[in-house]
Amino acid sequence: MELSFIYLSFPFWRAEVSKITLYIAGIDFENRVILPEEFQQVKISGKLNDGTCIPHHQLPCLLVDGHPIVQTGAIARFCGKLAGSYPKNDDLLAAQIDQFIDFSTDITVLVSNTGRDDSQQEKQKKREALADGELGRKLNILENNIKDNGDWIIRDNMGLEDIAIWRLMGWLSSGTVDGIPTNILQRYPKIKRVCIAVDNASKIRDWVKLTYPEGYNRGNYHDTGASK
Ligand SMILES: N[C@@H](CCC(=O)N[C@@H](CS)C(=O)NCC(=O)O)C(=O)O
Repeated sequence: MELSFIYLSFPFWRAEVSKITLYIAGIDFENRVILPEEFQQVKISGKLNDGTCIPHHQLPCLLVDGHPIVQTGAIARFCGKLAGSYPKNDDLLAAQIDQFIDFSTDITVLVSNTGRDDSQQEKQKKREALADGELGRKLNILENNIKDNGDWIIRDNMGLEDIAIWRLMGWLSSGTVDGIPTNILQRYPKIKRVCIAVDNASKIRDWVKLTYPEGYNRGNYHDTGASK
């Protein structure tokens, strides 16, 4: 089976959850990076420059023997099944994993949509309020849905859900999201525990070394000090 993964140049959770899952399982795939001009074209026409169809005009997109699949959750489940890290015969565990993929989407949409059409100053203000308000509430809910013991969110080993949360929280706490303080995770020990465990996993370290720019800011899971 030929797999070609199409995404932008930054390691956002929507793509990383699936790419890393394939990488850990030793499944080869083409890692195709789309530059901003081509992405604008995708949004308008639903096509890459070479004519490849991107069905929902959004990324990520995975080509499976030339057939495009979109939507983060659909791609993650497909890759998880190929990799043996998403159950094919355990509907309860599958739904439990899905909950975290969908919750990651909820948080992403909440943050991205806040202040999107406002001036920089207004956006900054709304995002700061978000961190203390609805985003804080969501993080608290996430915290309460993570197992009390062990490293991982629901299982005894690292899964799609842990990788998704690691990268989403890395983005949120990296200082690159306007108005979101880098100490956003300080009140959530279990979220930080999961992020540190994923960040320290040897296959994750290998992937980071292989694909992330030198010194890439993967987030702030250790520091509980003042916001930078
Ligand atoms: N529901 C989609 C959303 C994907 C999404 O919003 N991707 C962004 C890039 S990270 C995008 O393509 N935005 C352009 C657009 O929505 O027009 C998913 O879960 O994959």
